[in-house]
Amino acid sequence: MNTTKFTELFTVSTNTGANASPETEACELASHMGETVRLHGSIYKIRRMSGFAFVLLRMRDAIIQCVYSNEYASFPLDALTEEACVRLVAEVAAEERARAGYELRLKDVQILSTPSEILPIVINQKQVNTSLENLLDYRPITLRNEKERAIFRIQAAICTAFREFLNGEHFTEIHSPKIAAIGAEGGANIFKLPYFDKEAYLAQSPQFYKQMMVGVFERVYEIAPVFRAEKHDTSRHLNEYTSVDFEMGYIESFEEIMAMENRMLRHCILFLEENCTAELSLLNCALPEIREIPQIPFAAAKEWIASACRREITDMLDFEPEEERLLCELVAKETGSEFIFVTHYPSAKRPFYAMDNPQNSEETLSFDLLFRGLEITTGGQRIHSYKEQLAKLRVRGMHEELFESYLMLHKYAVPPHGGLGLGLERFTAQLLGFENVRSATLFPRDIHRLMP
Ligand code: AMO
Repeated sequence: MNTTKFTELFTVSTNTGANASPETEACELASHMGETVRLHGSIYKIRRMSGFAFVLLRMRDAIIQCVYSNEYASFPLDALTEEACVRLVAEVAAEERARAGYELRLKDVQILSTPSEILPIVINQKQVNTSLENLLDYRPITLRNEKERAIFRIQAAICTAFREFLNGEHFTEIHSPKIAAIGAEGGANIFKLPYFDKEAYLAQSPQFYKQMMVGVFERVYEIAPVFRAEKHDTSRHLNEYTSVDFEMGYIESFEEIMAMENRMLRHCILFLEENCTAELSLLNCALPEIREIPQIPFAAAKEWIASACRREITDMLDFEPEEERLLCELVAKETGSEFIFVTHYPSAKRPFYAMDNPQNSEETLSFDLLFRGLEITTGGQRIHSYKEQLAKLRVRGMHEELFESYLMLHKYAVPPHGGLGLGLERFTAQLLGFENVRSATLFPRDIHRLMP
């Protein structure tokens, strides 16, 4: 390697002073035609041709094609290894045959870090051709694959879109504790943990805290992990997932929450269209069109599925996964919508904080949102009256003394309110057409998996 030239070229790159010339981003390259630029990234792939080589550089937000040739380069091609982290000097040269209209002619390199072993799995093909098991076992490296990282760039954009929308609607972002003295959602799927001389639980949801914060900010939201001790191994269940929650006060009906979610999802789809074009096309993803989302009461949905699909109803209180799938098929055929709000779930299946329908106490003012065959959201109106909340706790035989701090909310007056929780991984998986929610989870936690 020509070290004199190397030093000349790179002294400025480590200089953070006024003379430092900035490194070029992938998106800026086209505006530097004919110039020599400095850039950094990882060597994604080296394709040796006769007399030259294509070197793909994985940069922060794109994979860029560079050309290595003895004619321009001051270093041997063997200095480069796949996955090495490098700083490069290259000339941006017009080239009609290149897809971008230019090619990057490599001139010099500074190797920052090299892999100490050959990768155990090939990650630089169009997709990682292996089982989901392997894909997850080797997550720290398989996520470097172009398609894999596109999934999580889209997931990040979904969160940005939700935040942008909710901030615009005057919601305040909160961060509630994940270690709690009691579970909010009931049931057996709660993780216990020793907590000094007490027993504590991992939060199943931010339910109590988001409701308490309605009394403070009126409209709040949180995007954070929650924990469910699901013992079953399904394609829909994780033991830790990211819950997108919002809660809003002064509502007149639970339908306002559904309308807010409808608009939030619409904003999200537009945001993805504008900001994730490359990732969506890489993943071959057709975004759903969201207009008004149709709604159907739970009991009517059950009957419709039974009659249209000639199925016997075995569980009158909840849907079986197959019924959620069938209902979505029926709705899509009938209305063209890939989303359906199912409303008025039976009280017996909803948590103690759900408000019963004043016209029929057997059902709640609640809803689920199903998307392409899977429940992605649960929401509804909550009980705000102290008397009513105490009564429901007592009817259910729950120990009201355990809920003393939660009940301060009701005791000292909270407006009529409601909200929802959306599973981020489920939404991402459905959007991208995955069969397993794990494909849309960075580092999934399930009954068998605690690593990586
Ligand atoms: P619920 O328990 O229905 O409601 O959860 C809300 C949404 O979270 C997602 N979800 C899951 N995703 C992956 N793995 C799991 N084990 C899992 N469990 C749930 C689903 C589901 O629709 N407090 C209420 C929400 C509210 O009313 O505000 C709650 O947590 O997408």
